[in-house]
Amino acid sequence: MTTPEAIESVRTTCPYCGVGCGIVASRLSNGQLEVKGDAEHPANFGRLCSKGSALAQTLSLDDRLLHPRIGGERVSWDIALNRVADEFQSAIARHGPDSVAFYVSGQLLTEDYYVANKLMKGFIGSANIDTNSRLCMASSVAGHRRAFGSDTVPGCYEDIELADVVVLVGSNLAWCHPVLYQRLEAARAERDIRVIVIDPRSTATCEIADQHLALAPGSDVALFNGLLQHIANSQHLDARYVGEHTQGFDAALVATTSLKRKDIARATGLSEVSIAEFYDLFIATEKVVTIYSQGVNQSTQGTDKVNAIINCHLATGRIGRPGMGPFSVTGQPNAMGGREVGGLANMLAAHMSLESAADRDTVQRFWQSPRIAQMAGLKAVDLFRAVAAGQIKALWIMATNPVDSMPEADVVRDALARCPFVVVSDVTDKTDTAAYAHVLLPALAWGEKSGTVTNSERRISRQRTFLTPPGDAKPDWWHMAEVGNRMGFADAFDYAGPHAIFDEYARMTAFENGGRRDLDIGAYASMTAYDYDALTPFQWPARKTAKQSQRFFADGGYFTPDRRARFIATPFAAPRTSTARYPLLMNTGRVRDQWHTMTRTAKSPRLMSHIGEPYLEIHPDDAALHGLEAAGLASVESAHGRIVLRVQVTSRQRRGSVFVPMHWTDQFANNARVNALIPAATDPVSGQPGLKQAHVNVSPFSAQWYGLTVTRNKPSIPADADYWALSPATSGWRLEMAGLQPLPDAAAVLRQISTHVDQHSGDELGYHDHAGQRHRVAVFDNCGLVGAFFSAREPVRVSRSWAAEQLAKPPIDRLSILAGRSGATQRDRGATVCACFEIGVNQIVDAIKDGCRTVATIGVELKAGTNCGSCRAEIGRLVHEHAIANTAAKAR
Ligand SMILES: Nc1nc2c(c(=O)[nH]1)N[C@H]1C(S)=C(S)[C@@H](COP(=O)(O)OP(=O)(O)OC[C@H]3O[C@@H](n4cnc5c(=O)[nH]c(N)nc54)[C@H](O)[C@@H]3O)O[C@H]1N2
Ligand SMILES: Nc1nc2c(c(=O)[nH]1)N[C@H]1C(S)=C(S)[C@@H](COP(=O)(O)OP(=O)(O)OC[C@H]3O[C@@H](n4cnc5c(=O)[nH]c(N)nc54)[C@H](O)[C@@H]3O)O[C@H]1N2
Ligand code: SF4
Ligand SMILES: [Mo]
Repeated sequence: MTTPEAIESVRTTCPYCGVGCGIVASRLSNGQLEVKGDAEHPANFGRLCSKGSALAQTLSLDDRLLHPRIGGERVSWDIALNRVADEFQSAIARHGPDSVAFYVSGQLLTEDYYVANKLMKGFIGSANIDTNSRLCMASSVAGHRRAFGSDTVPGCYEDIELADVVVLVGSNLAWCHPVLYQRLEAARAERDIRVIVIDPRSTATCEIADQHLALAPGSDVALFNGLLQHIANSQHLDARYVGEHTQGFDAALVATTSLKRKDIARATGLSEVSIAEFYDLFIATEKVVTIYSQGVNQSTQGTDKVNAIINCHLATGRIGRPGMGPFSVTGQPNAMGGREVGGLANMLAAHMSLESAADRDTVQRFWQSPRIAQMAGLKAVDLFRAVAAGQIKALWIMATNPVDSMPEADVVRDALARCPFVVVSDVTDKTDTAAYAHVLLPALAWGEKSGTVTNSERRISRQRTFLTPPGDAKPDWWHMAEVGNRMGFADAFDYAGPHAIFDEYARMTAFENGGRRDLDIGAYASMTAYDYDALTPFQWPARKTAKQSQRFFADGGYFTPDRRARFIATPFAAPRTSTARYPLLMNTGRVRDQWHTMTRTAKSPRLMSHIGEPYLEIHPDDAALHGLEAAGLASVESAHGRIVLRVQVTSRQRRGSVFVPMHWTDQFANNARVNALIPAATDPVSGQPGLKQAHVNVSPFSAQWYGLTVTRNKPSIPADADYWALSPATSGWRLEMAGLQPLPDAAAVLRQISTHVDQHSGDELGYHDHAGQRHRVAVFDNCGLVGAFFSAREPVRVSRSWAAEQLAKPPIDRLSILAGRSGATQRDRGATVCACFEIGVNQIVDAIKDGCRTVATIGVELKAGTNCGSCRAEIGRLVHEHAIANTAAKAR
């Protein structure tokens, strides 16, 4: 057999996180697509994480939206676009420009984003365009602007490798920026880099932590205020830098002094010793990088958290020099690009300011637009409140899924249901938001669309086309431009293609800039379409004339009127305490192999096999207190709603806190939308919601039966399931169920689940223990297992990965299926740890028992962790847990 060769390769950029890894997508001689890391891309140098590596599995056209639709009926583009333009125009005519709004996304390309912002702010004349970046980066943006006068990320990725201390605050880098984590891990293997993780829970990232500060949720400001005091009292205060390049140090320091060390210990729940250890290390080390993410941003004190961190870097003058600086890592692939083109309701394009009359004038003259928004528009939470209140008559949602990702998500859903006119541009109609669209517009997806994205280190890279556009799908910028044309602005929106938009944007960044603004990519203006196509990744600033450094602010030069940075006073405000009714604090976030609302990652069975069901992580003492059992189901309730989740009992949680992933929607579970529980409380400066904190109560979901099904064809949900969660498996599907009423008839339930089963019902095996309510039913055809159903009064104890595998491989030991476990000859892999080689937890634990003591030897033995490396942190944890357990057992 010859190995297939690449016939055609295209360089592009990963569509997931803000690391912005370069990818080479190739069509192979056997017709398949291959996705590999681009060895020449400066973000990843060839590396990819589990999500990036599985991209080829997510490109099928299943569930794709391929044609415009109005009221569910397929229509032509002309009809759809005319309808959108008419509805927006008539709302504006009757109720004014502020009666319409766009809600867009950091997953748009810069070109899409630029056109949307231009249409709303320059031509409709309202600033009612906000983005899911409000849920993501808004506190960092606001913190940067307060401190630096501009939304500038001062450093670059290399600094993480050059640092001697890396502090990770509210960042699960191992799972959320895996390639940066790998770069840190690799640098740390070369030389002594100390890593400190500041996160209330123990995450996979803690695997490389020299110190984990499991602080009380919401207490970061107290911790960093204490650090500022400590710096002020030490010889490491950089008086020269503070004197020459900053303002406001004394006031900021005064705001911290009410907190004594013991108050900080009380507020953070950390011991004075561990606080001192952290402070001493920070102070004594020149090269410190502080990386922060959603544990900082998604808080009602998020902007103060950001500034409390920046204050410490300003006070030590550790900013903009190699190996040091505060570093806000962006979440989405183009979170940074969106900020550049002014996607937020309180910004203008090209880092110009909506509050400044001079900037508004500059932008309006550059666009030659009939009008320009005069004041900030509605920020996401207020925007959906205005929709609920009936003030927004026409809303366009593009590349985001607010019915799942916004706080008080049920209120958002009801608001959309009442909104007179909703347009949704998406790549699929299988989302909880698309259900509320009057008009659905099909967008080109990754691999089909073309444009640019900017990553966390201000590096602009191309996303290029390597797939044929399917159906009638069109790029998002085209949706917007066509509506702009139809609203009477044809001249301003007559673009020949993405290169023309990029050119206009690049010229705008240089327009009347003269070094006043950080963002300038004038060197890339006036490229031909050919140059644009060949564009290699570059970092801004890229001014046409002046020489520039890769970093900002080593020698001051801030973008405030006096060019000095501002210290910001950040008095600590303790978060609201729990109540008797809602005694637990719920934290939310991400899992390694899912992307947000799962519209793309759930297409990959490999990614689904890591974690396939929505869950609640809870400390053993809290679980006992609330009557929850491991692997059982829990009702989780807040003042806003109630959901049902699988219970994971783990001491990685603090007492009093629980964790729930953000990913599950109504498409994959009947009742697991975590944002239905989260209050829409926002940071007063940034407007970003505190998505990491909701007060909840938990109680057992009193199921009378639990069920598990694996089926070859997509299952239907049986009427008797009061709980269900669905996930694709390699050769079929897996469905978890539970019911509040006793289970009627197991075989009938299996038939409800799969009509396919019905057609083969001749070949059915069953085992029924009616007294114990234990049932097992399996149906076969001559290709093997068609479907199996296992139920019991308690959570079904059948290996999920093993059961799903049985769909794939005849010949089958039919009796082992009824037994619900592998026969003596097969071994059960257990839950997947390494997605690339599909290596399960049991195999890794066996290897540890057989003597493997490092991640590297496990790699040699099983290959696990040797491809993308995303699972290395989890393998490391298993080695620690089990190697220690083995040694202890031997010692006894
Ligand atoms: N696998 C995967 N990767 C992703 C994404 C994805 O969906 N899946 N999404 C991307 C996007 S858009 C984003 S924004 C990033 C997010 O990347 P991260 O911010 O790293 O991810 P999260 O899991 O949201 O939250 C990070 C951590 O904040 C902690 N935290 C909660 N409260 C506090 C607190 O009060 N203080 C501190 N210090 N920490 C706290 C949580 O316990 C959690 O471990 O990930 C990006 N990468
Ligand atoms: N509780 C809780 N909630 C959170 C968070 C949290 O940590 N906790 N994190 C928040 C953060 S940081 C973020 S970034 C948000 C993310 O939340 P969302 O943006 O709502 O989540 P996605 O699933 O990424 O939604 C993207 C949508 O765009 C579609 N899409 C993909 N590609 C394209 C394209 O090229 N064009 C168009 N038009 N559509 C496309 C996808 O199918 C999908 O429906 O969630 C926020 N919500
Ligand atoms: S780290 Fe993973 S998800 Fe992020 S850009 Fe790189 S490959 Fe994509
Ligand atoms: Mo995000």
